[in-house]
Amino acid sequence: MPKAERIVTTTCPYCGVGCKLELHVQDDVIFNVTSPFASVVNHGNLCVKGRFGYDFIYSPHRVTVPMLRREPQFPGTRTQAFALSEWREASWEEALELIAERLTAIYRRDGSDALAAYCCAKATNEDNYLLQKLFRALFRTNHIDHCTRLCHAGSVMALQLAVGSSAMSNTASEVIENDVFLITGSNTTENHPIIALQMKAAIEKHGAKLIVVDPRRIEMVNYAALWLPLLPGTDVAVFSAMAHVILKEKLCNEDFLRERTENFAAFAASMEKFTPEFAEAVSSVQRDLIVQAARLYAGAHNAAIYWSLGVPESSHGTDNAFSLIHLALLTGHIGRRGNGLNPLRGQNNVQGASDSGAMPWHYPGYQPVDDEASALKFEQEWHIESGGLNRHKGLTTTEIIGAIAPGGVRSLYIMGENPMMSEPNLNHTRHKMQDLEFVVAQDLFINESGAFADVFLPATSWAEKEGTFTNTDRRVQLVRRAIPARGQARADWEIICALALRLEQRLGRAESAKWDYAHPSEVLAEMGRLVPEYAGVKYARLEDEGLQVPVWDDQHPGTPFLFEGSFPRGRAKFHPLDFRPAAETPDQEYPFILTTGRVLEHWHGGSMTRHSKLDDLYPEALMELHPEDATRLGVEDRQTVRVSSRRGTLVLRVSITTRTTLGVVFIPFHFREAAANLLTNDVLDPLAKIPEYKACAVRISKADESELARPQATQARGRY
Ligand SMILES: Nc1nc2c(c(=O)[nH]1)N[C@H]1C(S)=C(S)[C@@H](COP(=O)(O)OP(=O)(O)OC[C@H]3O[C@@H](n4cnc5c(=O)[nH]c(N)nc54)[C@H](O)[C@@H]3O)O[C@H]1N2
Ligand SMILES: Nc1nc2c(c(=O)[nH]1)N[C@H]1C(S)=C(S)[C@@H](COP(=O)(O)OP(=O)(O)OC[C@H]3O[C@@H](n4cnc5c(=O)[nH]c(N)nc54)[C@H](O)[C@@H]3O)O[C@H]1N2
Ligand code: SF4
Ligand SMILES: [Mo]
Repeated sequence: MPKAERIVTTTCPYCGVGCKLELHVQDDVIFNVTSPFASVVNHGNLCVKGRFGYDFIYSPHRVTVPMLRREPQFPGTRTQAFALSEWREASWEEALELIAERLTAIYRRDGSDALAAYCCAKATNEDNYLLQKLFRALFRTNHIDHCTRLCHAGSVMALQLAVGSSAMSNTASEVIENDVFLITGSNTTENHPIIALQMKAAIEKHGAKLIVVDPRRIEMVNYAALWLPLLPGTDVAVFSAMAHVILKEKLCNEDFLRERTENFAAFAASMEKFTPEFAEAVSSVQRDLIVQAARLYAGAHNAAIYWSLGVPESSHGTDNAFSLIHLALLTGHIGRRGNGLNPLRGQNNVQGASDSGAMPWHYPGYQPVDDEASALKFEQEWHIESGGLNRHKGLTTTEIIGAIAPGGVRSLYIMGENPMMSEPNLNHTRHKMQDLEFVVAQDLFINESGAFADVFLPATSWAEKEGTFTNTDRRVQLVRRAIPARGQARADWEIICALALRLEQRLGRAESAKWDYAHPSEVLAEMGRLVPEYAGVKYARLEDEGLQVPVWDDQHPGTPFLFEGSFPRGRAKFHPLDFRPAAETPDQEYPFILTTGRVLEHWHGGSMTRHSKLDDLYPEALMELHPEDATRLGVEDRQTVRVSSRRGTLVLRVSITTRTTLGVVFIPFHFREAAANLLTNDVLDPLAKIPEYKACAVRISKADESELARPQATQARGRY
């Protein structure tokens, strides 16, 4: 291996763990990635993506010049252009001018509600802060959201209502202080691999006991004292039955209930019906296991709960998360080191994009758009006339898609998202995307959604820019530029500012918000003036290990764990619950439950990992099928099947395995040639508006190998 000319320390662009990377650079090319042993987040460990997955930035499919569609596109007949011949290169000047002209025309004709933007949990805090500022300050729309809606929205909603803060309460590495911890709806080994390592150390070196609640026999089950294999969609029954046992056996923390909670009586009454017998009938988890899990968790001195998407991605995702929160409130396992509620956040910067206001109901720092004092504060900082900002809550991601229609949303600005892979019910999403009047995509690749765009703006990758990411345990860390921008690509924040200046001119806004930032540190400082939790987060303080928000002022050292002494809402609030099944349950016509998710080597719609050598490690979509179901269907391992739901069909090969439960199949959503979201249900949780990705009904039949779609056949080949 050559010796590096320089080694640049930065933060991993993949998952929310936020591992520290050292990029080894020679002749402006990254040729190796390592991590320092001293890093507080990952102690020198990296998973396969952090270690080897950086090469997507050199993919020949990457597009690094602004591009315009050759054929003009019209609502109703808009098409996807994957072939580069359908695009032509443009100057930045021409591309930005066209966007400014078209957006302004739509705004003048139809008003604020016709414009919507998707922010990007892969991009920095500063990028996201600026995109929401652009759409709020210049177009006065709150139709701004990002993938957090498709992700932990149910967890965020429940935590906000119950305790008043939605972030992870502990530092991930505090898991070694647990004597008991519960993992549910999180395939931690594959999706938060370095946290999984710390969890294994807690068990093997410190004697912690693990309870896993998951329909699949995920790898962490090998380390578990108890595994509760519930049917998808039945969390409320299982966790409320645990609460029932804790109440009946008087395992509650009475002092904590009295001093720090409210609404206990109504809640306790609603738990009467959740007997372990009822839960067993609904979830198929043996009642003894539920009783044992309740006793183990309640009896611990230090216990914490870690969860991910199996909980929120449901038409009752908020209730699912409430049912977990209740366990911590009943037992007082919260507000102390090694005790807490930990939604494991997914994207490298989904916590930060949410903190930065990339959401339709909140300004940065979760300050409600419909709160007069908050609106006035932002108007002042952004030099907007009093009353100028829109006081109405905007639409969420899936609602934005639904609102695309004449008289509704007419234009979509997509910074680094891929709804044509990640939204549920893709046939519906496709139909809606076709109906847009004007589409901008700002990305590294012309992905399945960018293929619908009129204008493609080439963004730099994380290795080519500066800024900050906030990881799952609220640590704000630096992203450092290691190599020059490829081609003509520009950092997202620079693109947004250049566009904002043009828009301001065209719109003739009398007062002018600041757009001439010299560096992301100035954007972070502005955000710190508006968001109390970030007041002390200054670029210069982030050099070594970053800072964990809240950081209340320049002297504040950051906050490793939350809720000591009090909750942001004062007392934590219990919420009475009823059991509701998934919107679709199996029947004669569609007899299987489909649940969808991820594998270690791939990332979401595949824009990054399928343009990396990681694709060689896991090149094809496979559906997990239980051996007994395979026998009934007469299917053998790696045989081709057709899977259909009420919304769509796909063809792929099966992997016969006891990882999945009888009657339940699992498909990863990374593969465009067998896109799992053709099948999923776009029904939403009424409060959080998150779709039900984790349970829908499907039928399976044998298919011929010739029906398999070719991978990557039509992906645009770029220039760099
Ligand atoms: N390799 C890789 N890592 C990633 C990502 C990636 O794409 N690839 N994405 C990142 C992102 S954005 C996120 S949000 C996280 C997601 O991290 P995870 O939530 O761990 O990801 P999923 O694969 O969706 O796994 C969900 C888990 O829920 C279980 N499950 C399914 N249905 C139910 C149910 O009804 N109840 C319960 N309790 N469990 C259920 C599944 O069996 C699975 O173990 O991962 C992050 N990390
Ligand atoms: N069936 C099913 N569907 C799901 C889920 C599920 O569990 N099951 N999970 C949901 C969840 S949790 C999530 S988070 C969503 C994810 O959904 P998306 O956010 O739509 O998916 P990604 O593929 O991560 O899209 C990120 C895009 O950003 C680009 N990108 C990377 N870095 C940068 C950058 O610095 N700047 C810019 N401008 N672009 C960049 C990448 O090339 C890629 O095209 O999917 C959701 N969809
Ligand atoms: S665990 Fe997450 S942050 Fe760490 S190297 Fe892997 S993908 Fe990157
Ligand atoms: Mo996510």
